[in-house]
Amino acid sequence: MPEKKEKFYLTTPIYYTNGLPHIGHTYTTVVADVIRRYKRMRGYDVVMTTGTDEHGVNVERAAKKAGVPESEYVAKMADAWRALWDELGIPADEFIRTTDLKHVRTVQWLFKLCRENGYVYKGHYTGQYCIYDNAFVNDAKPGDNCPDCGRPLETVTEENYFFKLSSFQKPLLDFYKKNPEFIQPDTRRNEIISFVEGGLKDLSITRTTIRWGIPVPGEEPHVFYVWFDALTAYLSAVGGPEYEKRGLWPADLHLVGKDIIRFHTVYWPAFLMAAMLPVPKQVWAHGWFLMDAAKMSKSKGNVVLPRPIVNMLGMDALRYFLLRDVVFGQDGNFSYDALVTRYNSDLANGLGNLASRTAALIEKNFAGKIPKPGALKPQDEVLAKEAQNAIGEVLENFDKLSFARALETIWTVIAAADKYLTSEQPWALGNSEADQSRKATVLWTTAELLRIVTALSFPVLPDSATKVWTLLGQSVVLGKFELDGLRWGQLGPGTSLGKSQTLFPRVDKTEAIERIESMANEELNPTPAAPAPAASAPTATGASAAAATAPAVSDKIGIEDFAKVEMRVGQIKTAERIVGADKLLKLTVDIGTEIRQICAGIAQYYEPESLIGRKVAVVVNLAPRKLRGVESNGMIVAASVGPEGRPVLTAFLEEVEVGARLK
Ligand code: ME8
Repeated sequence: MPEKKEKFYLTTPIYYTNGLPHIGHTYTTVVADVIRRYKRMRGYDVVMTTGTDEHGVNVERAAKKAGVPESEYVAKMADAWRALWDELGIPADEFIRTTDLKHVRTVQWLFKLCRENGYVYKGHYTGQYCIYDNAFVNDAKPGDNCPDCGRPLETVTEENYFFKLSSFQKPLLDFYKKNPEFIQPDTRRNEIISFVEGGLKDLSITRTTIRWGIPVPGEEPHVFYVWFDALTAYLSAVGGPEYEKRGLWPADLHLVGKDIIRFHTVYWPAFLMAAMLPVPKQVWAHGWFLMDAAKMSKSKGNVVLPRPIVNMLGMDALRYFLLRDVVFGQDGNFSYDALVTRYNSDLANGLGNLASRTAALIEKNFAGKIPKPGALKPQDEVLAKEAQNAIGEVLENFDKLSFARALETIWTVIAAADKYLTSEQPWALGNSEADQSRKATVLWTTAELLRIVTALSFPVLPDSATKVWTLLGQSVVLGKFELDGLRWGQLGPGTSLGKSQTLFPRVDKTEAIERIESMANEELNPTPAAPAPAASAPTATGASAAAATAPAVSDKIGIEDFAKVEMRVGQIKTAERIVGADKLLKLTVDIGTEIRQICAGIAQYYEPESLIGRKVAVVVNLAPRKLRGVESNGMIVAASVGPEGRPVLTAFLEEVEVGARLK
């Protein structure tokens, strides 16, 4: 019988639905995904939950502003959050919405348990409340501003149900003492311990002024207040009242930002203790990503979006940067400059270059098969030792969630391999038996090192590590590879190299930043775009979208409508691929009166060189727009063929003058 895997249940916060994810949210979710992949490679059965926090006054207001019912508003937002996580390759195993019925039942059940155990009573509460952060601000006076977001607080008095948090001062302090790992990092633990030592006030857990919330059964109009509602989502996601059946509770790790550590390490364990339910094993609070030294937040509008970065540099680049540039637990400044610099130096010139160099040399010298190493020289052994030692060090750092350290160790080994190749110069060796044998040793050593760093970097770079793994001819699925079995010396000579794929094309920093910013701008301030015909569509689906919106056959247009479209013969002068946009080509086209830059969604079907000099039909009076951050001033006409909408460019059978109008 196979041994049963140990479970590992981790969560991200359940994010508010009053905006879309920015880099801060992406950071927490990426970290959760890295831990999920890492733990799986260490043999755990891992489940990761994320979701959306959908109740409260903010949602009521946002829905009203949008003129739709709250339920419709949150459903749309939850879909958008889920879709973005899917698009970024970090989907949840469990996606919980606080409007899910199973969650509603769990919150009501938890309340019942707390009440039955004598920890809930009815009272009145007057306080200063921040409607933006959904929190009463202790010690604030009327007229004060919110210490978090700086906006005015509101005085609120109402009948509430209270939770006897004050009864949990001692149980919590005892719990922290017995479980020193519960709050991480240590600095946060000390903060929380002093806070609890200072005394705990009872906590109001229901509202009567809010409509959009989970009803307290039999006590309407009371609805649950955000934190009693939101925190419970972690439990609802894995069984709620029937949590024992699923066997995942208590959570092994709640990942949160430092802004919400108190709720997770004081309120949440107290609620669970009151209900006599198991308490999570650990809460890890990371720092904030700052933009110009201020916390990035939806309400301040100083947000960095993930999608434009991913379009330009790829998801792995973003993941790498987020984990490499900031010590986990501390605050970090976000800058595009640092991001692109890291991308070029560590990914394009580092891992990418080592992989392509090694593969090219093996291809050339050993017909694409991993060579058999000959006698070892001291420098080979030094490198082998360095790589072998790195394995233990990297695993230890991943275990401590010291991601920056783990990556630093991996990249030190990559740099050592680069240096080794440069000094051994296998390309300068001849064809004598001794030289061949030396070449084989050097290339096997480099390839083996590459295999090790690839396996170790998979949790952070799942796409690119998989590409390198395939390149090295490894057949085991990398995500299922057990890191415990990773040792120097396992690379089998004779293994055929696999397919080589683009890893990290170098980018020009200024251009890359400009394009990321321009894409972010497009996303934040979308302009209603006309349906995109095939050749200018950035995606293959653009063609079918155009077809779907085309007028029905009977909807004839008059000649005057057609005359509005100015189409001319253009001649393609230059054509190049666009980094980060697999389907687009950037063309310069002579349209008779001027040379235009036009993007066309034909990169998968036309080699750029084959287009130079070709005459095509161009729509010249289309408003300029940006595609993937690149300005496009006009549209190349193409037929859209087959179910995939393969673009086929127009051609003229007779000689035509550049600039001639198509009528
Ligand atoms: O607080 N830097 O949701 P939220 C780093 N619904 N991380 C950041 C960040 C930044 N600038 N901004 C946000 C809520 N985050 C509640 C949680 S849980 C039961 C309920 C991340 O949408 C970080 O993880 O405001 C932070 O804790 C979380 O997003 C807050 O997300």
